Amino acid sequence: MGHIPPSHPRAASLRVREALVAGAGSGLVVREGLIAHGRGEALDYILGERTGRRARSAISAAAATLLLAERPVVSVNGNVAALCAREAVLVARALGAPLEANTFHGDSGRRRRIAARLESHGARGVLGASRAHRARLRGLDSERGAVDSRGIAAADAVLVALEDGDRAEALSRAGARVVAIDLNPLSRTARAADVTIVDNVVRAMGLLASRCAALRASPRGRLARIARAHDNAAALAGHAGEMRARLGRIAALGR
Ligand code: PTJ
Repeated sequence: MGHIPPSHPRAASLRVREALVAGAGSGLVVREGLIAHGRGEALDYILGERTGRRARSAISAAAATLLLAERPVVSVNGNVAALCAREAVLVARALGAPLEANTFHGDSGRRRRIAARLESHGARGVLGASRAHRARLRGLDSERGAVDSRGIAAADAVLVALEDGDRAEALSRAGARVVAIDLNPLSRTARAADVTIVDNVVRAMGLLASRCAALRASPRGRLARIARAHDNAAALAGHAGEMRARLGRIAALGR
């Protein structure tokens, strides 16, 4: 691994890349995950690489939605495991929810590596890695459709991050609430989810963990009001407008 000087103006972004490349080297991240991250970086750049007001509001709605669920599950793929395993474990802990390794590419070997990574950050009993409890998510033919009968198959709310769109749609059809973290406000996942956090998972997962912990003791009525106040379609339109405005300012003023 190359040395990244702390003085480098893009040091934080380069360190994230390095974590993904290391994840690819250890069989946690697939090569397609590196491509997906490049797309995310471009969108994050346009958003100003910060968690804005809209994303913070979506994080509150996401926390409320997950806390209101009876059987929430935190789904973890290769990129999430490499970038924010610790924070995903904290989200699951704050919710009292299981973590489930779930991947688009690869086999149960990779799911076991994801589970091991989560366990190295204190998770216990990560689902999705054993064939003994395999179930299928109806209407999803990809590997993502292979879910755990004790986890996603029975969940009434699922947190997904960096996804291909089919699963959010399949989960919605199955009656689960879907909370997504996706930098692309135009993606099918973003549009199919009940709450989409348009933010970099590297920033958003930790903020979501803190928000879940802060709201955990709130009365259900308050949580329901926070969840109901979120209009996902309007929030996504707002993000697209924000991107257009930022590009417009740069085009007009050069900054
Ligand atoms: O580990 P696996 O096998 O489950 O595979 C994971 C990938 C990411 C390869 C798979 O889910 C995939 O192909 O995803 P897509 O269809 O490329 O979609 C990924 C979405 O995440 C895109 O909309 C990206 O803009 C977005 N994205 C990329 N990096 C980030 C991100 N969103 C939040 N934070 C990021 N760091």
